[in-house]
Amino acid sequence: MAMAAVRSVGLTQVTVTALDQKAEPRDHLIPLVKQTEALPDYRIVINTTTGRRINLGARPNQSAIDGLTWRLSDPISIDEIASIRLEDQDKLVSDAIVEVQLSSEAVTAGNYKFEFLTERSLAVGFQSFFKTPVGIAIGTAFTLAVLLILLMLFASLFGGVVG
Ligand SMILES: [Ca+2]
Ligand SMILES: [Ca+2]
Repeated sequence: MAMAAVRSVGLTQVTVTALDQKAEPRDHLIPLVKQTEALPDYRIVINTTTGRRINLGARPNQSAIDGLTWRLSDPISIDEIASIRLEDQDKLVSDAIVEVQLSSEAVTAGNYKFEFLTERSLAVGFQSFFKTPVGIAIGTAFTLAVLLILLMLFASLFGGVVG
């Protein structure tokens, strides 16, 4: 029961596939010049329920027609994810392309298909558990207990020296 509460589901992978290559953004439309650089520079940004923005990084100059995958070395608890945004990174202002909600099924938005992989993770569970009121209370109680033990230890050492 306690373990079930602690284990929780985290997002571990996002795959984005463009449906139509012609509809992908380009940095410029000049033919024959810097065709590689003209390719889109996709990046994924996760918006959390607490208003944080987690940038999963950019894939410079790559089409998403064969699918681009972002793996999360640190899974994010699915309870904390408000939305997932696909952007085209640019030097000055990065353009938001589409924003979707996390789903166990593939999600299609505009010219893109999103697929998500989630995993039950103990680490994610611990992180989100210690953000709950019960978790915070346990965390605080544990900290206080450790402090008390240290205090008693010091007191006995000090007492021993004096006595
Ligand atoms: Ca580019
Ligand atoms: Ca760009």
